Amino acid sequence: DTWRYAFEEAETEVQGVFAQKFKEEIEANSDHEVQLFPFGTLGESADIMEQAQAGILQFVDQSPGFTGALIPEAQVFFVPYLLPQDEATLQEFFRNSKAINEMFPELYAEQGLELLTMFPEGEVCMTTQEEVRSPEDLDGVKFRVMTNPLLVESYNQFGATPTPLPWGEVYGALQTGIIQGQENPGFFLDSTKMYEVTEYVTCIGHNNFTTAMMANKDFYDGLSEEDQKLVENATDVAFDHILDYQAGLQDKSLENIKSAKPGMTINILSEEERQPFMDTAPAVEDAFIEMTGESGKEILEQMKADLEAANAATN
Ligand code: 6CS
Repeated sequence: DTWRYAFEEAETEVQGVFAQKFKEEIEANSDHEVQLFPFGTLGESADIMEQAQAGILQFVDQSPGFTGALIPEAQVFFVPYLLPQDEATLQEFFRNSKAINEMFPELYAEQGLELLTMFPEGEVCMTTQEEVRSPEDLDGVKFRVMTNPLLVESYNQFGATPTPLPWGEVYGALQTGIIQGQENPGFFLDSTKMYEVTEYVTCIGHNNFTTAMMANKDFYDGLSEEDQKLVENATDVAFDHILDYQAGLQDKSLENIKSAKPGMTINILSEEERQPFMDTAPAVEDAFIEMTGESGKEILEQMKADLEAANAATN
C-alpha cells in the first residue's frame, strides 16, 4: 500500500529532507510505500491539514504557525525569546520536553491527529526593505506573519503592522509592496530567494522555527503494533537526521544570501539592541494565556520547566 505524506516546503528544504529520510526508513524496513507531496502540489498548509484530518493524507507536516486556529495552545511557540538560541540546549529541549512529548499529543489527538514529533528548523530572522535596529524602525511596516493571532500580537508588540498571509502569497506581496517585511529561518530565506524582494536581513534571536509532523489518528490507530513501531522508528531516525543536517546551516545560508546578492545587508543585532524586543515577551505571554486559558497556562509552565531542565543538562 501507499502512504501519502504532504509537507509545507520543497523536497530539498528542511521539512522535505526530514520527509525523505522518513520515506527511506519506512521503505527499507517494510513493504509500505511513502508518496511525498511537497509544497505547492496539494495547496497551502491549511489545505494539507484538512486533507490529513479527512484521511486523504496519512501524514502531514504543519508548523504551529498555522495550527493556531485548530489548537490555540500551539501558538506558545510564538512567545518571543522563549526558545533558547543555543543549539545543544534547543535539541535537548525538543528531545525531552514533556510539553512536546506528552501534553501536545493529547491536544492534537482531539483534532484527529497523532502527533509524531516536533523539530526546530533554525533561527528566525526578519527580511525587510529598510534597516531595522529597534522596534521604532518597524513602525508602519506591513509585516507578513503566519496565520495565528499570537504572532500578530507579537509583531504588534515589536512595533510593526502584522499581516497574516499563507506562504504562497509572500513573494508576490513583497514584490508588489503590499507588505514590506516577513520572517523565516535562514535556510528558507536563502532557498526561497527572499533577498530578491527585500534589502535587509535582521536577526534578533527571538525565535527558532518549530514544525510538527503527524499522522491521521484513525489511520495510525488502525495500524498493527508492528507498523506503529515502524512509524515511530522512522520518525526517530528522521528526527536525528534533521538535527545533524542543520548543523552550521544557518550561517551557511546567510553566507549564501550574501554571495547571491552582495548588496544585501545582514545585521545581527547586539544584546543592547535586542533588549526592547525582549521586553515585549511578558505582554505576549499574557496574550497567550488570555487566548488559551488554563490549558495554555499549563503548557507554558511545563515548557519553561522543560527549558530549565534542558539548560541544566547542557550547560
Ligand atoms: O513562512 C512560512 O509560511 C513557511 N516557513 C517555513 C520555514 N516553512 C513552511 C512555512 O509555510
